Amino acid sequence: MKTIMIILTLMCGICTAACSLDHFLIGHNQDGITGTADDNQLFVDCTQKYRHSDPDNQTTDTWKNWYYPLYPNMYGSYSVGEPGFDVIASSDPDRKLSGTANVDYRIIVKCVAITSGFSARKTTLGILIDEAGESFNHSALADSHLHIEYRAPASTGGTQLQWITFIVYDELETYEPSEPFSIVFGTDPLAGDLVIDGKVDLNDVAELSYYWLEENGSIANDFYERADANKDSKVNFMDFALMAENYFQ
Ligand SMILES: [Ca+2]
Ligand SMILES: [Ca+2]
Ligand SMILES: [Ca+2]
Repeated sequence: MKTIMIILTLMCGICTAACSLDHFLIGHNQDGITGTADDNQLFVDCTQKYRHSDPDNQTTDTWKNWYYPLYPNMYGSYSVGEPGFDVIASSDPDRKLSGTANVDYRIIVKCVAITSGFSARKTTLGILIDEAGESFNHSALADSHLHIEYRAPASTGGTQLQWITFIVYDELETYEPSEPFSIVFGTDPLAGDLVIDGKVDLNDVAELSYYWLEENGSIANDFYERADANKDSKVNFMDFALMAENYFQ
């Protein structure tokens, strides 16, 4: 497994345009339409999120699970080398960031929630996030195409629920902050555990109501951060029923 990840990483460094590792793409104006409420708001395109979530087939695009498997590493713990971060390409002019990075905008990737003991890291660039509140300046990177390793302690066995929730915001306030977005590791989250913490409670109901009756769920928005639990594009009573099964479980 480690050999495969090293090869993938090397391939990715050579060919950043079509990286074989998953990445979030940072942009603004998620709907791509000028004149709507999201024009100035940051978002991350989630199309590649969980693309490589099948532990038995790590090189094929499956989007099989709603979590990233964690693999044994050389440190005696568990990790996975994706997803990373990049920006929306210039071929998408309505949604790409405008101007010069770190001059016209300064995109900060900030952790707002993380499992105790879990970490996100790119130590060669000085990035190590293992507590809520920690962040890094994506716009200061020499290359916007950033790989991140996520690492869980040995005690988790690699199969316990782990998560990290980020927002992206613009320190120069050219853009408004994104909604929070979570990445799940180790095992499938409970249906309805939208504010991910391993249980379904009122916080999750509030999150479901935020997306209630939306109709454009897809891999691009991670089905409204899993609110569209049955992945039929709509957030409605079918999804509420799935949530209710897990309430207070
Ligand atoms: Ca818009
Ligand atoms: Ca929850
Ligand atoms: Ca649904």
